[in-house]
Amino acid sequence: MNYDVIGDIHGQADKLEALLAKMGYSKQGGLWIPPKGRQAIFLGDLIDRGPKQLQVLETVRTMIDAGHAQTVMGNHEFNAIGYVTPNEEVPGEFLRKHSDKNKDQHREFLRQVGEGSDLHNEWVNWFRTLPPFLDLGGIRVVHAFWHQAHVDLVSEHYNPKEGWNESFLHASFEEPTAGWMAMEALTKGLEVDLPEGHFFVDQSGIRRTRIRTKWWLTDATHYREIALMDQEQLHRIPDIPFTDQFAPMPIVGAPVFVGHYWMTGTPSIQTCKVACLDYSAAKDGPLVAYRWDGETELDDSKFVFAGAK
Ligand SMILES: [Mn+2]
Repeated sequence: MNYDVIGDIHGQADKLEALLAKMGYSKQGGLWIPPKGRQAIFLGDLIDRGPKQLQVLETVRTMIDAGHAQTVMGNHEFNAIGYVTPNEEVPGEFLRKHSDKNKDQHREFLRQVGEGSDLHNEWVNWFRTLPPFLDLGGIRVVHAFWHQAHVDLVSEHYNPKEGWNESFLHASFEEPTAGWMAMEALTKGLEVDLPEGHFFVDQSGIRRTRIRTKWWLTDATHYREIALMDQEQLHRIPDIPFTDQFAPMPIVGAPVFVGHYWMTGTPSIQTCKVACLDYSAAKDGPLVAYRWDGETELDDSKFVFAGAK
């Protein structure tokens, strides 16, 4: 089987349809059918932010049910589960707090689905079935960070036939359990603290002392090399060697695909074993796919994209 791996959609149904059409998928009734011998693989973050989230969910689920697609869970689907699941230790609270920030991030989904409706419940129950990663043999797929030890831990509590061990899934919202660390890594990536006294200011004007990292640069030595952020902010990151917080294992074997990182510019691979397919489709960027045909080393010529403003 060859795969078309597709980045974070965030409710942009028009971009999804444009991309599928561009790749030769045909729409029959409500179902998108891939060209022979191919399957669509979604990287998660189907929801939040965009205008047509239910249409995206319907499209993807219909494809999955017909055997034409698979998806992993993104941090937004993970968060959606925590948002509605009561915290049994704190009456009246939920596993994901209903703080202003969390509400804000989830607002469009709640509005479109109808907060507390049967439909809301139905979709969150579907999110609960989504795998945290996929090892498809020739490729591996996860929302943000393939870290073998975390993958191994999570795979003890999820299997494709029976789904999740619900109590593990619930515990993974509780910092700092091993389950929490593993799900943070898989769905949000590898973050490190800057040295004492250093910070940068993010897009929302918030002062931050932790950075997202380019975990695929396993030979990197300096903070500025591994910082994953807007170019204009990079001067704020100290150009000094980092401590042992950053020590990802090199990816060997099957290539790994991730989304999550709000890339900009022309889609290109991170290394010959790692490609990020999130190019900010949630805002003005294109929805990006990588058309994988069995290669063990990834190639810039395999990207396809649609829908950029
Ligand atoms: Mn994400």
